[in-house]
Amino acid sequence: MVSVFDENDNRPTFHEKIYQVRLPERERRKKAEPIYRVVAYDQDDGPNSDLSYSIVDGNEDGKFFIDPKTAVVSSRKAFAAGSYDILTIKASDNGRPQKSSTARLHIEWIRRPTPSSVPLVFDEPFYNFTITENDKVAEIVGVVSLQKNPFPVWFDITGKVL
Ligand SMILES: [Ca+2]
Ligand SMILES: [Ca+2]
Repeated sequence: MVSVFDENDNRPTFHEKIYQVRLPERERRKKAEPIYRVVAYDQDDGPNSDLSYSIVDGNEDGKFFIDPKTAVVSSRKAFAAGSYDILTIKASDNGRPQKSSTARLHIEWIRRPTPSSVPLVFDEPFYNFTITENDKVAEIVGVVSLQKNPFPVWFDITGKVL
């Protein structure tokens, strides 16, 4: 009988080298407000693809933290409109020797939009999107749109976000 052990020959890989997000300014109200999830994948098996995440640069003043398993980056301080943060995120596998890679997360803080005086209307009253369990991370699920409106609009997801 021959057993084949997986060799750790793949580095964790991020989908992008640089992630850019724009978020409305934040007041210091909450202990943890999510910013973005910077997920990597690894083509090995077992511990060789078991990833953990950390912030290795750009967080000298401790304004951010990352969940080592889910890769969700959150903030815990106030951020003024017009400021900019650049974080370097590292994903490491649990193989021997250990392999890792990094990606950058650029965060631009913008002024919180003022409520529109014109009522906003979605093109559809309901949107139904179907995804399958093997769909890739960071793929488009569907598009929601508004009826014509002259002002810039801000979209937000409310309700249950897992
Ligand atoms: Ca392998
Ligand atoms: Ca690996």
